[in-house]
Amino acid sequence: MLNILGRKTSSNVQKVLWCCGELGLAYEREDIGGEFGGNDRPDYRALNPNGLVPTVIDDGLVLWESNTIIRYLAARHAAGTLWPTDPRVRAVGEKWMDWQISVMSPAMQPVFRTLVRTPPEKRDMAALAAARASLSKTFAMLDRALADRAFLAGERFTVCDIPVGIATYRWYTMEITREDYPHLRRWYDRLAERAPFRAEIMVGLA
Ligand SMILES: N[C@@H](CCC(=O)N[C@@H](CS)C(=O)NCC(=O)O)C(=O)O
Repeated sequence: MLNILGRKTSSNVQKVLWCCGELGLAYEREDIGGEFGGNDRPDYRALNPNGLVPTVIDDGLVLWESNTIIRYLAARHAAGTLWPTDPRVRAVGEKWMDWQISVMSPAMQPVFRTLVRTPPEKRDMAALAAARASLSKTFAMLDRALADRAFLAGERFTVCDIPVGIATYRWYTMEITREDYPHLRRWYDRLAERAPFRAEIMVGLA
């Protein structure tokens, strides 16, 4: 049995839940982190010394780093479909997974934390405007990348669409001004046709 440790409101946990939904994998999940705590417990730190979520245990294999987890699950259970086996196709898609962690996530965090996790009276609106403009530039990049392809790795949905797909749900759901990004919108609407995306990701922001 696959065990997932982490609260459902974490975007990084949501990557794993969406991936499991795509793969039809059964799992047990425990609420850890955020309001639930538990991520400072010695037994949790022994599994994941970062004290962050998610952590998964799959047949005795302990893994953390959400993008590594979904790469592993897709490679184990969906080689040739969710996990492209052509290295040139996969690298094109995986580039956007690494970019989500290194570029998009740092741009998303100040906007998300201000609008979703900070009471209105405590929000720094000038900082929010600047952060939103920076975030929008990352979506402009994504929009350009999607101009000539249906999905990030090519013509088929793959695990590579998951990390930025969750960020894009946040972009379209937060109360912000949004530029018109037609290729991004077309791709996002295709994601929204997928039952696991609707069940695990399109559930509101908290
Ligand atoms: N690079 C890590 C980042 C993990 C991370 O930052 N997780 C956040 C939630 S999205 C966390 O554990 N925050 C502390 C908490 O939830 O208590 C990954 O992708 O798994």
